[in-house]
Amino acid sequence: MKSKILNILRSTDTYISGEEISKLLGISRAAIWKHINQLKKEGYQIDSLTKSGYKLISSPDILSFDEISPFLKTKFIGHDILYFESIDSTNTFAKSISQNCKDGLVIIAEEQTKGRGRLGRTWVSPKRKGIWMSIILHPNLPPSEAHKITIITASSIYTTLSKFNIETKIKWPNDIIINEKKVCGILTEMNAELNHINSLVIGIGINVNTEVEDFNEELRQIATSLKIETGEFIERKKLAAELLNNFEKFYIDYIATKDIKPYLEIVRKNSAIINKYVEIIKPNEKYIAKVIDIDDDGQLIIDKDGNIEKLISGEVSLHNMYNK
Ligand code: BT5
Repeated sequence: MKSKILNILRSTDTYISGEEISKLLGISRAAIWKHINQLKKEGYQIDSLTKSGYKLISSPDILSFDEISPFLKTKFIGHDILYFESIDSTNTFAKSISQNCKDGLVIIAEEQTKGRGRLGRTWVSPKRKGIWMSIILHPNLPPSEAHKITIITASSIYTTLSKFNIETKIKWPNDIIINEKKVCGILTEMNAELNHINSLVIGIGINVNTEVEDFNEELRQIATSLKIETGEFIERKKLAAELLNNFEKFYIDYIATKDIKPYLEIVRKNSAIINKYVEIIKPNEKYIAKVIDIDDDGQLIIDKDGNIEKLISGEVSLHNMYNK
């Protein structure tokens, strides 16, 4: 009902009386007043005049379904959004419900208290500064193809940011980079049988309006945000919706064709690491190698002292880029 009242307020630039809203929705004026108060608590600025009624003055910068949905053009992704003011981790929550929920359900939080990176690392997620979201999918794919969805996600983030005139680089397999600093990370997790993915959770963290002060000393060296790089405040709801639009387009296309090449092309063309030396960090060893290419299967081809090796995403981290 709250959403319906909001839609009515949005549909006009002038005041609309409580009586009119009550006629349109078939609820009492007292009930409308209660919902309007709730909206005000959420940060909506609504003017009320005794004779004229209500007028929406401004909407808060939040990532609720009501704020994102006006910009969504998707067929199914994000048609349901579970929105949290604060959560431990959207991926942790998404994983806990992923088997029994609708395909394309999106979990979004304003803040994560235990945001996760890969391999138990921490993802810093300050309140209302970024997009911290997880998309739950039920693709008909074998687990061996899951890493391709990370490639699709990275290329859709690159494409979305380009539309906002922000040039980024992609650091295989899961980082988006601006000026050699990380602005976004992807965490793909799945629940699978031997030959079949039951559910996939795509976690995306984008530092949007994060300030330098929001990062600790250590992170300041390696992390950045769209605001730090462009100097401009960016409307997170528009960015989140546009990302879901682009992601879904790429995802539907890939599931229909099973052709990853167009997305690999985006990752290759805009790679932060091809032809560069990187430190490769595996659970039991570290070494420096030159990145040659990403193969058609999405694996990284590296040259380690003249020996060509292939790396599968998930098992490695890449650090310290060297322009040797
Ligand atoms: C990632 O891991 O880059 C995956 C990050 C995924 C975050 C999203 S937010 C929504 C969803 N819910 C979650 O709980 N997670 C996902 P990895 O490649 O392991 O990188 C982690 C490393 O990045 C850390 O060890 C830090 O060095 C650095 N880092 C932490 N927070 C950062 C931030 N906000 N911006 C840039 N770098 C950060």
